[in-house]
Amino acid sequence: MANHLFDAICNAIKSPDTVFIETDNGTTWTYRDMLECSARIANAIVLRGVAPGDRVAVQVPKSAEALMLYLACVRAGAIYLPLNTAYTAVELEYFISDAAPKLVIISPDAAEYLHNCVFQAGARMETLGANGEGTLFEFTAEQPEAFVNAHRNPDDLAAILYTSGTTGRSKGAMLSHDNLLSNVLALQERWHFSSADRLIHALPLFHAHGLFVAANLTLLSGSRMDLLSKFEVDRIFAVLPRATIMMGVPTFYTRLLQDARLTAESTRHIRVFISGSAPLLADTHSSFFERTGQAILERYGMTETNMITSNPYDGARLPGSVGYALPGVSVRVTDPTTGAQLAAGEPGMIEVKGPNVFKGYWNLPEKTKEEFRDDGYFITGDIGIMEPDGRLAIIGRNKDLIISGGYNVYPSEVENELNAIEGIVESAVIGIPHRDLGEAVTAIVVREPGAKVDAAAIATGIERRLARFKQPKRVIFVDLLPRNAMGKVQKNVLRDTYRNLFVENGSEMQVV
Ligand code: MLC
Ligand code: AMP
Repeated sequence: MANHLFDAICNAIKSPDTVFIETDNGTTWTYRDMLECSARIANAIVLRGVAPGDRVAVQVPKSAEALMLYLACVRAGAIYLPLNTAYTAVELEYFISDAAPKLVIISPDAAEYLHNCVFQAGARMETLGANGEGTLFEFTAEQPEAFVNAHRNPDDLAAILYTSGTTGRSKGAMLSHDNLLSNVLALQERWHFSSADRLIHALPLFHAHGLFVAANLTLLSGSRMDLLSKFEVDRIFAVLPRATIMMGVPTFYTRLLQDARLTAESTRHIRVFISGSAPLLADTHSSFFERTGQAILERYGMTETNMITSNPYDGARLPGSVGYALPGVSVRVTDPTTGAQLAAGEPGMIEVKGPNVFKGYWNLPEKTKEEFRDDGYFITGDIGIMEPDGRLAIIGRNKDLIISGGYNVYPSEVENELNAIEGIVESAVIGIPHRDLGEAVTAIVVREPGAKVDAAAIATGIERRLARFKQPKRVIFVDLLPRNAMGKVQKNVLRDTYRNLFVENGSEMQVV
């Protein structure tokens, strides 16, 4: 039986004895290990009742085993639903009830508090820890190391990734086997990926960047990666001498720049440093070039579309530009209101069409329709300028979104939580430029007259409700929020007023 994505992965294997993964605790996994382990897990999840098309929700620490679980889902025809490990139980309850998974796999230490929620959703639960411990591998070990892959067509779903909504709750972006495969093949061609490559993988495994770009690209090139459990500067320098590629969010590069070990000599083995998920400052690009002689290659993508554009591998990698559309991907810039295509050089809405573009939002057909033009282009919400030669620059966003260290934070979600705290009248959450994170979540809050609520009370109020990365790094109390004639809060005025908040005082969290 044909399994669109996994067949391609198998075809890319050069030899089963080639090393696929080396973890930071020194364990190596060959491609044979990958085939055997993913087969065992696929057998195990099928025994637990998972059938093709069922969702398998996963919130587990990063590990090689977690990657095997993803591959097992692909083989079993299940829809993999990875969840940020920072999400709180309150956030998880929503994803589990919305996606109605057949199976939920979580870290052993979360089992107790999530038990009721999983049970109420009618799902089964297994656990998987950072070192393979937990119930999943207890019964996986007894399973056969062969598995007949489920038949999956190119348009069948491989994954659902939740992305936060500008209003309301998060939406599940449905990604097909071919959305993932076509995109990786385009990247492979653009970035000259081959089996000789060795990737430094320091990204999380629950987002498009770490899972689909980094891990799928390694698999589909039959190459090798150093799977680090998280980004840490020391660990990066430990593996740099043996690697050929590193991928990261801009924060990785700003942190590396702060270390004296970053030199042309220490990076000499790397053939390309790739950045994405958030804007790379021109200053980071040029400082990195001055220190290492390496021009970081910036690319642009989105959960809903996978990767869209990339700077060239061979040509000039320009700071401030995200490069050209990937092979097979069409990009245009339009008038945000009318949707009419704009001439080169004019700023407008970036729209995308191609085999990379997702199949819609889970259970939200109306929302899906709103985000596509009639001719099939997806409206990204990013504002850009296309040069006459097809080079794209992103100059802003037409969506109220903060990108902090590569994680998206939707202000309305944080504002709803703040406004629910007793003593708070209203709030405005904005992103303020931040040396380390790019933008730092900042809350401007209006209290009821005489209310005692302070920053500490706010921190306690949201602690269990919002993932840590969404929690404001600073809280500022004001008497009134600035509004325009229509009564809308003027976030641009707030961003302007507080733009130097983190410049003067360093990057530590501080409450004003
Ligand atoms: C961690 N913290 C963050 C944070 N990450 N706060 C804001 N923004 C973030 N991104 C919190 C921690 O909970 C902790 O809180 C405090 O900040 C300090 O933690 P740290 O140890 O310094 O953080 P660290 O673990 O080093 O994480 C920083 C990071 C990480 C940048 C390495 O956030 C990261 O790996 N980001 C990558 C995100 C990513 O992969 N995005 C791809 C999306 S896909 P406290 O208060 O408890 O101390 C996509 C499509 C595309 O966008 O185009 O790719
Ligand atoms: P996500 O929802 O996590 O997939 O985030 C996608 C968003 O990240 C895009 O819509 C952009 O706003 C932003 N993004 C991704 N890559 C870049 C980049 N290279 N430069 C600027 N913004 C980027």
